[in-house]
Amino acid sequence: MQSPVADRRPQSFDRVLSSMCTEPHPAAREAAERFLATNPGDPATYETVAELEREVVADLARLAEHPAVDDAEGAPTERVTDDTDTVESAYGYVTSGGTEANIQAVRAAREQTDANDPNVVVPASAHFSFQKAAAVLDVELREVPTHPVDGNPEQAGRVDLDALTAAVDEETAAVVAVAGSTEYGRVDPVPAVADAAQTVDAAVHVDAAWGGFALPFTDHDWSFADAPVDTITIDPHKLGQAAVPAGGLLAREPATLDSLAVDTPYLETHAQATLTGTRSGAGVASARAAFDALYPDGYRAAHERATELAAWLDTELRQRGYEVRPRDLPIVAVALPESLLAALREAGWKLSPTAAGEARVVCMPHVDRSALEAFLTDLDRLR
Ligand code: 0PR
Repeated sequence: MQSPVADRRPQSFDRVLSSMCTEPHPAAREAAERFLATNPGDPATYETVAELEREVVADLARLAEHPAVDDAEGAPTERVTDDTDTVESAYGYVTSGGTEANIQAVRAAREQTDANDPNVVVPASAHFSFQKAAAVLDVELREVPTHPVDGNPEQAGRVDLDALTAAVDEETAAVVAVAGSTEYGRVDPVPAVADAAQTVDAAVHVDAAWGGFALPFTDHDWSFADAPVDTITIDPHKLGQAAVPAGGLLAREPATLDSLAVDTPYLETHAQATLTGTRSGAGVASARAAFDALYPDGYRAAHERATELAAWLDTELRQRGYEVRPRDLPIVAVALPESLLAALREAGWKLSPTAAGEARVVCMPHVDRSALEAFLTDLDRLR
């Protein structure tokens, strides 16, 4: 017989190395609990959480430097220039996670395209949620290769732009760029991907589900404010340190959300653009609380700490003769023999491999130097 739920505890985060989720910030945990019995899917009844959701959308847009546009020319209504500026209007909602946000982005593109037989072009590094999107929405998924991870470190793991350009056509509804790939933490060249999309009038979607909360603190040479990005996935329940479930979908134009909306005749509000109906108010409140506590200094500090930790681990692994893959954001992917990876898992390390078999250490806030020292001690013992 199983012991009663009250006697059971979740796993500790001590040995969790490959997860993209983490311990929520204390303020986020508290807010989640306080808003547990709310449903932002019914904003007329649950008004406070609906208001919090609008604030989260503005927070995310500010973080992503992704101001909304209102005029026909597509010019941003407001440019986010420094930490004190606010985004006046932003469109989007708090999803159940990156999967829902990606599905909805593909759905919006399909709703808005003139194509008869729409396709979506994604890099091979794209998260498997795009396969779900393609299956559910009956669109063709065109996967284009990324540069080999053991090749030129400048391009390794990023989308092959020539292949991408060759793959888009008049039937392309959307082109996807990944900003923080699940396996290697790589960031695709967003403006060049957007250029390729524009040649065929396709929508541009950026999947920054994991990377979105780190990108503002890196010196990438583009901004969402410059690149004509239509939609972004950016998840508070990953690097945002909010409680699950709190994903984010942002849109540049209200028409994108309108294309997702269905009539809701018996609710006081008359349309709903979300994929789910009843939703977690806990995730919404938690995302707002985490942002309040951490933006921008806490997120910056978390990113700098994770970056230093990744660099340290990288050096330690190379000194032991292992190959470490290039990264933009702090995920250390290291080629370990399969038997060693299995032995480390056996020793309790929660490590998941890439498709090519490298071990991935995702430097989330709960991963610290002492955990990684213990990991290396086990690695030295087992190799
Ligand atoms: N886009 C990217 C770039 C992602 O990395 C992920 C999830 C998603 C979309 C989908 O997000 P949701 O899982 O919120 O729907 N990446 C991780 C993965 O699939 C998710 C994860 C999180 C896995 C925590 C394990 C874990 O412990 O590997």
